[in-house]
Amino acid sequence: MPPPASATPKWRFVTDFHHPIHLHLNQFHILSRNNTTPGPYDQGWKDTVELHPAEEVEITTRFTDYPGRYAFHCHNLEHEDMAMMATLTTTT
Ligand SMILES: [Cu+2]
Repeated sequence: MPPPASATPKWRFVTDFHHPIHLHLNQFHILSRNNTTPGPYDQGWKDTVELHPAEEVEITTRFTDYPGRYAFHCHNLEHEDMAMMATLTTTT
């Protein structure tokens, strides 16, 4: 079930390949990288997070602009061309 827009959900990205993941319309904070405290480059508001092979990153954000679909995708151009894209859906 999609989270309400007022929630602050955590999202976990896990990969076996390099993917710079970009979230549209919303910035986020990186909570952990490989189950450890994020490093200096992971501090502050982000719209893209680098995921290296075999990494796991947990992020959090609030989707407050509107309830509905928010797109995210890989910024690797070859992956973009292969439509590596998905949506997150929030409710009211
Ligand atoms: Cu990718």
